[in-house]
Amino acid sequence: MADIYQEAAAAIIGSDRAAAEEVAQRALAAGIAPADIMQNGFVKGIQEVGELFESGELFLPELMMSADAMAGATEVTNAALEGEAAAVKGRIVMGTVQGDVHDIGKAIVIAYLKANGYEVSDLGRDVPAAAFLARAAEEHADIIGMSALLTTTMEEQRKVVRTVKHEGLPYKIIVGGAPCTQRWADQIGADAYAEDASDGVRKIDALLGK
Ligand code: B1M
Repeated sequence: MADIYQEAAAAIIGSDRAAAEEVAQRALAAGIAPADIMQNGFVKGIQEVGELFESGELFLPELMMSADAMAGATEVTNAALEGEAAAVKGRIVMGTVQGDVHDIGKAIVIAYLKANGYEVSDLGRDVPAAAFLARAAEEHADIIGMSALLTTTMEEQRKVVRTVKHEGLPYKIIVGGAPCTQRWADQIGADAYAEDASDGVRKIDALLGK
């Protein structure tokens, strides 16, 4: 088991999308849960890539290729989650905030939410505050979810929270992404913070009393 996790991490560190997809398929065929191969293998790999980038041992083109390998692995594991849902538990509008193009984590969170009975409108990445609010109104959403991966963009989350609270809009707000914490969520007045995809499902279930 440990070997396949290492292979998964190595495919991401080696920026090899074909290998990442192949390892993901092999892991699923061996009965490993999508969350397990993702968390214990691919995510470990992309974290290592982040550290190498930060220490100057990897450069942006390599980071981008590793991100592409990660996207390939995510597509395979997310596809395996499809069709697991039962009845619709609530409506969620989710995106990555303005100025931020990191969307791999968001895609995983969305796949988990769909597999757990939520309807999710994916606004994509680089989403302005006004677009979250407009789509939430259109969709009669229960929840607005915002992902931010940069310390410079997490401030965008505050804009949406402020408008929702100020105007008394009927949405609960959940935030996530590497620089976010429970403390940050409390500071900006968000209703919940989630550390990862399964925590996201748990927190949204709790917010909606499911
Ligand atoms: Co960038 N990047 N990046 N990057 N990148 C980070 C975030 C960084 C920490 C790397 C580093 O220096 N160590 C650093 C940020 C530093 C900071 O802000 N303090 C950084 C930087 C600096 C940059 C650029 C500025 C680099 C440059 O251009 N010089 C640039 C910014 C571009 C922009 O957004 N404007 C940039 C670009 C990129 C790529 C495009 C190459 C690529 C993203 C591709 C893509 O997403 N399509 C990329 C990548 C891949 C990373 C790292 C290596 C990995 C991110 C990732 O996918 N993680 C990242 C380092 C790191 O995070 N360790 C880094 C895997 C993913 C599964 O985890 O996204 O955390 P994560 O999502 C988790 C949880 O956080 C949570 O659940 C997910 C699943 O478990 N979660 C939520 C996330 N959103 C949630 C929402 C929720 C609930 C839970 O509810 C709403």
